[in-house]
Amino acid sequence: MKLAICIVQDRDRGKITDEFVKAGFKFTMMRSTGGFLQRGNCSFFVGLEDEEIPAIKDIVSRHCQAREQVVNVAPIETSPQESFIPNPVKVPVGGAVMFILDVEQFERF
Ligand code: 2BA
Repeated sequence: MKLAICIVQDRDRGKITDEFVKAGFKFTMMRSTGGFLQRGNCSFFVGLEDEEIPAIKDIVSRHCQAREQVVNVAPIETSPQESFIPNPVKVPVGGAVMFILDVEQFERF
């Protein structure tokens, strides 16, 4: 058995939820925050049989779109006394990030 942890952008959350339900996956979703951009994303925890891994990869790769987000970066020399001149930088995000872990034990009580 495997545990897939999929981190998707908030905008893809609804589509992924629908597709996981349709595929018969059992999963938990948690609202999460990306450490770098500090924007909302969503982390899915999906317990799967080994043979279901291609199906989840297929769903996530088809329904999670890569996008660019613009972030304002303060110039390095900016000190608190100086006025902040935004320096917009485009950061690529996603489609999605997926970790697949081996599950040692799974119990249901
Ligand atoms: P964030 O940490 O907010 O990262 C958003 C995007 O910013 C990343 O997109 C990447 O393109 C860029 N980025 C992240 N850290 C960076 C850094 N130190 N320097 C320069 N650019 C950086 P993705 O790679 O598609 O990641 C989307 C989200 O997936 C991340 O949001 C984070 O929540 C999660 N994630 C990505 N890689 C991860 C990892 N190795 N471990 C845990 N979570 C991860």
